Amino acid sequence: MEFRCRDAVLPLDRVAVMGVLNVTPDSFSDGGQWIDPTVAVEHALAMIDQGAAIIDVGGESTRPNAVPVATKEELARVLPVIEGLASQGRCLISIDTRKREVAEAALAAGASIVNDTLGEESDGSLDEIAARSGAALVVMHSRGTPATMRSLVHYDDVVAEVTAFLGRRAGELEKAGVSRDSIALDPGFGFAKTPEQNIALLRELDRIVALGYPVLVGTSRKSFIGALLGLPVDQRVEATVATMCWAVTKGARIVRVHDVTPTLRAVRMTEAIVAGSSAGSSA
Ligand code: HH2
Repeated sequence: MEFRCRDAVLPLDRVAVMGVLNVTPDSFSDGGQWIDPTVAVEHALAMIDQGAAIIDVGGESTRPNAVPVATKEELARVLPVIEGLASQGRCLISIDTRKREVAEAALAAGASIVNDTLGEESDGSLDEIAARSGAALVVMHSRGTPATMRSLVHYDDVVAEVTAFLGRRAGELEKAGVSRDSIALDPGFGFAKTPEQNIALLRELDRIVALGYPVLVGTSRKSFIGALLGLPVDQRVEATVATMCWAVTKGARIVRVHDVTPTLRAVRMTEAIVAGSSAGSSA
C-alpha cells in the first residue's frame, strides 16, 4: 500500500508517522509552543530526525469550543512554516485546515496533503482542490463545529455510521477525480465522540481498514485518554502509544502524534510482532 501525494509516493509497507505541528496559541496540548516560525520549523526538523515522514501543520485549533480564526490570520500562521519546511525538502507537508483558501495557499507553498477535518460539514471544496492539484486528502469524520461538536454525539451505532460516512466520502472523492491511492481515512477520535465511542472505534478499527484505504489514527494526548485514566494532557504519552499499537494491530497505516520517538519505537515493535519477524528494523 502507498500514499500518493502529488509527485511523491509515501510507501506504507511500514507504518508512517505524521508529526503534529500546531502553530496556534490555543491548541489543547501544544498551544503557544510553536508560534514563532523559526522555532516551529526547528521542532518539525526534530520530529523528522526522530522518524516522522509527514508534518501536519495547523493554524486553527479544532478542540471543543476553540475560537474561530480569520483566514488572514490562519494564513499568516501556517505559510512561513510551510515555506520554511518545504525549502528543506525532508518531509511531506500536510495542511490541517477547514478553509479552502488556506488549503490552496498551503499547496502553493509546498504542502502535498490536505488534512480535511470538516467531516460531515464538508461542502466538497477541499475535494475539488485535491483533485485539481494532485494532492492527497485525509478524510476525517467529525460533526458540527468546535462550538457544537460536544452536543452531537448521538449515534445508533457509532462504528457503523462512521465507517459508512468514510466509505461514502471516499467514493465522492474518487468521483471528484482524486486518485484512490491519494485518499486516507480517519475516524476522527475526539470529534463529536464520547470516550466510549472513541474506544468502540478503536476496538473495531478493522471495519474501517476493510474499506481498502490507508487508515490514519489521531488519538494523541486526547481527552478520552484523560477521562479514562484521570491523567492531565502532559501525562498521556504512554496511553497514547498503547492506542497506536492497538490501532496498528488492527491495520492502521499512519499515526498522527505529538511524541514521535516513543510512538515509533513501540509501533515498529508491534509491526514486528504482527509480521512474526525478528529481523532488526531501525525505528
Ligand atoms: N486531531 C486534531 C487535529 N487534526 N486531523 C486528523 N486527521 N485526525 C485527528 O485526529 C486530528 C486532526 C486535534 O488535535 P491537535 O491538533 O493536537 O489539537 P488542536 O486541534 O487543539 O490544535
